[in-house]
Amino acid sequence: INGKISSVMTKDNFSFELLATDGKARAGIFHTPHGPIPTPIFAPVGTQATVKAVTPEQLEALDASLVLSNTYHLYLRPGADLVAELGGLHQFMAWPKPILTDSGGFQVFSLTGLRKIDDDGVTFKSYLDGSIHRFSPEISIAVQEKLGADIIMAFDECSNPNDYAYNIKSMERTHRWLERCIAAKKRNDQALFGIVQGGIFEDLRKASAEFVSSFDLPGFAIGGLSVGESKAEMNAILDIVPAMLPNNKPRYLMGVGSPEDLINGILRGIDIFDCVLPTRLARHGAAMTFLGRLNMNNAIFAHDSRPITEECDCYACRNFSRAYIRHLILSKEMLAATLLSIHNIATLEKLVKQSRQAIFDGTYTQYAENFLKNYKTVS
Ligand code: PRF
Ligand code: ZN
Repeated sequence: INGKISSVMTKDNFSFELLATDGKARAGIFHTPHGPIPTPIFAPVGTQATVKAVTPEQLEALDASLVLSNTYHLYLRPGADLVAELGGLHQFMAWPKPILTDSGGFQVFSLTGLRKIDDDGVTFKSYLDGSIHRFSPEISIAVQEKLGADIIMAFDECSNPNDYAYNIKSMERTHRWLERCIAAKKRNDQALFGIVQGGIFEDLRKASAEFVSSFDLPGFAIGGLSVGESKAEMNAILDIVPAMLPNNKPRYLMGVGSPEDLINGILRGIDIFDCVLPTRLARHGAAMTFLGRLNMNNAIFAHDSRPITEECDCYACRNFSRAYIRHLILSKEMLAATLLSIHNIATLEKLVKQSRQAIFDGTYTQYAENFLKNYKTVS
């Protein structure tokens, strides 16, 4: 189907235009106060208010249209009051386009050794200096309002995906916390997304999708995936959850972003992805390509005058050889991480851009099949 299918203006002046569908795959535009986000989209991660090793100017040249940052880290350092004093996150990090902040829920659980969760919130020890802090739905929203991102996330609990009894408890807690996030929210220029949890359990996922989508929110996220379950388990949940979320709102799959996961998510109706993978791999000397990963350390590249990939038109591939990039890595030069980050983000942006076009063309199934056939997964 082509042409505008639906367009809703939510009460917070965020609108999502669904422009085309192809099977379950969707192409659209999410409008924010800092500009449009064409979907499907991949958001690079800027945990500390910087996408590691890449300047905002370089990100803009890559056509990135959304950057994710983290409430947990920015709350601990430099502090949300300081960011607000310096004009908010967009001005602080000199990124004029849309920003999304994660709520801190996931980071408290994955980064903090010592923490204590109760129905009101979480007490945790700072990963920086061991000091004791407390997050609750109200505190997370207050911090995210000071940071000033366009999209803010509900405070949730992401638990071990395989423990059924515990997932019931944490899902119900996540639901009560969502109600508190909605009640706590004061600013009307930020879109609050609710998060579906429920581990690998279809009945819990259905209950969660039903509860979370009963609220008139501008967007919905799927959390608790890519946290240790198998690919088959993740895809099984993605087979059922997106269809239970409102058709006319964007769907965000949190923390997922390998090339094959992007394709599998888009095929199942996901619109937004984020992941540290392209920048993290870059810092470890790996280049992402449509055929799989290249370890640029490898001696086979010592005399290789070709770019990382011939098809790529990123700054790194337009100007530098594989041999030069390998030299930078061996010499521990910082430019290695910059060039590989630029190339890896360019690769994922190209993947979502081509996917979007294939959805408009009605050829997405073929595009996805062809991509997965050529792509060599590394385990
Ligand atoms: N919740 C939040 N952030 C997240 C996740 C989650 O479940 C995940 C899981 N893939 C990544 N980031 N709030
Ligand atoms: Zn490139």
